[in-house]
Amino acid sequence: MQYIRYPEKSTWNSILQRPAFDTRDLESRVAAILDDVKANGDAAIRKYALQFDKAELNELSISEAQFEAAAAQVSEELKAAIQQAKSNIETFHKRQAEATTVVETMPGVQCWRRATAIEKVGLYIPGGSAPLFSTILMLGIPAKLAGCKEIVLCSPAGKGGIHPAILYTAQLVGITRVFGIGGVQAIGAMAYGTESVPRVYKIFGPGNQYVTCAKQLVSKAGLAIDMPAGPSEVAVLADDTCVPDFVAADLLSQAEHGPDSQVVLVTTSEKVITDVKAAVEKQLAELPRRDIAEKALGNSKLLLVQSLDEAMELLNAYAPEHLIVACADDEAIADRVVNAGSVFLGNYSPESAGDYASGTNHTLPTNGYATAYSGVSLDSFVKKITFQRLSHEGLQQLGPFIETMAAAEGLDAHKLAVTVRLKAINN
Ligand code: HSO
Ligand code: ZN
Repeated sequence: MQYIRYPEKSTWNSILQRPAFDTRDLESRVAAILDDVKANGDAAIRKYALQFDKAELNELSISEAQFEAAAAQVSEELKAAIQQAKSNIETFHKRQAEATTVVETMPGVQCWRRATAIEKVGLYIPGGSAPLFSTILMLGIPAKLAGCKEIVLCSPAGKGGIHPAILYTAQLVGITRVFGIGGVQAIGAMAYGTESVPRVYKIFGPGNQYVTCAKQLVSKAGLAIDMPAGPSEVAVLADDTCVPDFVAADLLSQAEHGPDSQVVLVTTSEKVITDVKAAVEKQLAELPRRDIAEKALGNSKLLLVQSLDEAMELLNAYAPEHLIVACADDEAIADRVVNAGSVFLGNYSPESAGDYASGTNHTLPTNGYATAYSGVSLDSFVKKITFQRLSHEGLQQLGPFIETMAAAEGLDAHKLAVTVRLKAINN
């Protein structure tokens, strides 16, 4: 990790730059695969599975028997943990539902807004080195609570098939159909539909650069996506009350996600830096994913700053996906957070709690998108339709104003739509 003492404000941008992630040179290759899936459906999917994963796919859809076999392979201990996480995530997301309220903006003019589930959504769960079944909880639960009718899930079957915990979790949360398809092909299949895979209206979920690029391309063509996803990141703000071993474990838990993950420690205390650095080295030596974490730590920073004010300004500029506040004054600091995906307060709130089981969602804005985006929530699975009804009285009151505005915009038909009605009311 790079130790930087009292960086000048003018250097913040370059210090906190995310690992480069440029999809432009991938675009033509990804677009070609998407086009092929659009034109040739399942046959193209099988071709690319063979080419990229050396996997011969027969049936793309996961069968009842495969779900049963998977469930039998998941330990009771893991099932209990997944069920507790499911219950907490459900409890938290259920409360995000908004009641429909009719608002009378002036007498006889009623307006209201109704949240309506997106009918068909697609979830992508990468294969890769860690089987992220927790992401199925984070996407499948709000999709179900929102009332999405069709929830399709794609995950690469590869040679060994889909990880049993992925299939178990998918069935537990009520995913409608699961397909053993990965990569760009999976995004294409859900975006356009094939003989086997139904077309969806919005695609969610993490993925590598190819998958992310594919999501961006289909979104340009009009399909909705959750958000532009980049490598995972965490920033920790710590003072002398922090426990260096805890902070180190938090930094490493994000670093082990991938070589391009980014972790940042910000503090006003030199002692915190020295102690956390030592703890990271000690813990790293024991980690099975040491190689990955080490690479991520290579582009990570330990930042010593002059004051809490400066720390907050820097962190809000960075807009981390996760922010851990290991400080005595965590509540007051929380109020000063403007840009972050999800915030963890105090010494006993590890990021892992939110990653798995506390109830909040772990699909969060990376890459500085926390300046303007929120993480996934129930809202991500609904769209809001507005309704209105005007009574005679309502139109009589409001109509003249509409007529004036329509005339001023030179849109006479708009004006007429009011005038003819007012005449009818007055006759
Ligand atoms: N930290 C990841 C989520 C995750 N962690 C899944 C473990 N499993 C991105 O927020
Ligand atoms: Zn994580």
